[in-house]
Amino acid sequence: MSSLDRINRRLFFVFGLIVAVATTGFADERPNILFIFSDDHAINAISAYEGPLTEVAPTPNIDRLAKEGAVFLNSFCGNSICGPSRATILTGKHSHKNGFMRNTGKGFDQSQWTVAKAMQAGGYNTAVIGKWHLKTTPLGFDHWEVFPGQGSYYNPVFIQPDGSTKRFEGYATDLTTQKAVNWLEQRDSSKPFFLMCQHKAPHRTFAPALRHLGSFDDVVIPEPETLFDDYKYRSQTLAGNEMEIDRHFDWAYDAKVRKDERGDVKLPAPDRYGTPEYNRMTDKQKQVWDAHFGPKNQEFLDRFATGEMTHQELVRWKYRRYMRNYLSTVKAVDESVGTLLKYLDDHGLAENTLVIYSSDQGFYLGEHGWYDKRWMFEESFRMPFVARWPGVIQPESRPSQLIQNIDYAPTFLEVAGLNVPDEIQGQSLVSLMEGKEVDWRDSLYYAYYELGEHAVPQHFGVRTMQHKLIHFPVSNEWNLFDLEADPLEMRSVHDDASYASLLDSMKQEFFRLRAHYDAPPFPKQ
Ligand code: SGN
Ligand code: CA
Repeated sequence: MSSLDRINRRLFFVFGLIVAVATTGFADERPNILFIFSDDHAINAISAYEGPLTEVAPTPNIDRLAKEGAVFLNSFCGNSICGPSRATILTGKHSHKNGFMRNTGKGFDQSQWTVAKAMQAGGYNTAVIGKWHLKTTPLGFDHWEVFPGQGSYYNPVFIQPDGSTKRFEGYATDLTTQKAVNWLEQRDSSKPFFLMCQHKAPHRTFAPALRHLGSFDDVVIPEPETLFDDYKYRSQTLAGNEMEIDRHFDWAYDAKVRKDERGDVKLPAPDRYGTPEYNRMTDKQKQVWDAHFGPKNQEFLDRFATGEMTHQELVRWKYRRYMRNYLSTVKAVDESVGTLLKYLDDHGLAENTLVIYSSDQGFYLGEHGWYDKRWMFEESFRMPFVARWPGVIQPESRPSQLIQNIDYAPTFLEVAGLNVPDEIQGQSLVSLMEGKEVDWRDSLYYAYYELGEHAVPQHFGVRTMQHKLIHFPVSNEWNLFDLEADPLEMRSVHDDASYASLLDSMKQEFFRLRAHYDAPPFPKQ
């Protein structure tokens, strides 16, 4: 080696050292945020919430998060529907402020402030993968790969960052997880990351990974007490709903009994939507599906054809079919949580990452006879929120404050040490995560604006720890629920004299919140 070479080598070494010191010296050690999000996952189907299905349908990986972190026991959305919940998460504002009030209509206005843009500008490496459902192209993400619209379960298409679309063979939940892991592998590790891994599952049509078909076949699934709700003693609008397992659960689409399997057996309506997910499958996938459903469907059709099944038996059969598919669909979501936690463990990231599991709203698992969401009743108003952040959140903590999806954006910002703009309507959850005694809100505002899908009317309300008031402008009704005396919300006490002063104070609170959040007048009916 010549002396010049030696000098060069030494110079290179010194230069390398300077670079190394500079990068470690200034390494950005702010916490990472892994936001694992699903679609329509009710807390009643998460065993950490210790609901009615905990015994029969455990979610061990979400439960691991819960054990190592916090289960927020009273977590809610502001508008129980997909796009609006997501827009609220991105903006920290209620629907009327971010403009995305319903799924229909024009897309999310990307010119406004979003937490993704703020995190990106604030030095985070940002990505969103999976379900987006805001119509306009994601902004504020260094990387994104999302489903068009609702996306598909089997062999789904993803929109690529260059705008082209590409079909991937496999199952949506697994592919979303894999893409999230791939991004973590390739990310810019000089920066902390903010990753939104957003599943399509377990949204309708509740289509499980093929490996999970049959997972609940031998399990007795308990029925909700309100499966045969008669919709009395509450708003007259309830009876007009179109989301009942009894009257609206589609035979091929939801119950998975295809027309070509039925021979001469005539099933009662409805039977409108066909089998788009089955049609997407490869022949091999169809074989697995048919091997599972075929014999069960034949057995059911034979029984139905005897004419001996009562109406209630038929509803119960559909309920079981629904739950088996829904819970099987959840299984892959839970596995996704496990895969992502393992990735953090294996790469030394677990300690410095806030992991959140949540879903865009809750869902009816037969309560009130329903599937779907939208109503301000508990099952769809509630959002799961389970979070782990070693060193900040005490293991097995169970905060009970009323939190809402307007709180997510300010939480992300505080974790990242970034400024929370004044216009944000939510409040950071970090102090609750730390277990501090803080002054916290004691009521939540709710507003649902869709124009009649599943025949759910627009409605608005307020919930405190113990009471809930709902206003239905279309019928000019007020419903008041005492959640302690009537946790299943089967009887409104708005016209009960002993609740008159409570009704008054709840109305005052409702109008106070509307003023506080600067809510617009009720839409004209
Ligand atoms: C679709 C579903 C509805 C569901 C909405 C909204 N019908 O329209 O059952 O309520 O999405 O869901 S389906 O025929 O497409 O399954 S959301 O989660 O995206 O808001
Ligand atoms: Ca949803």
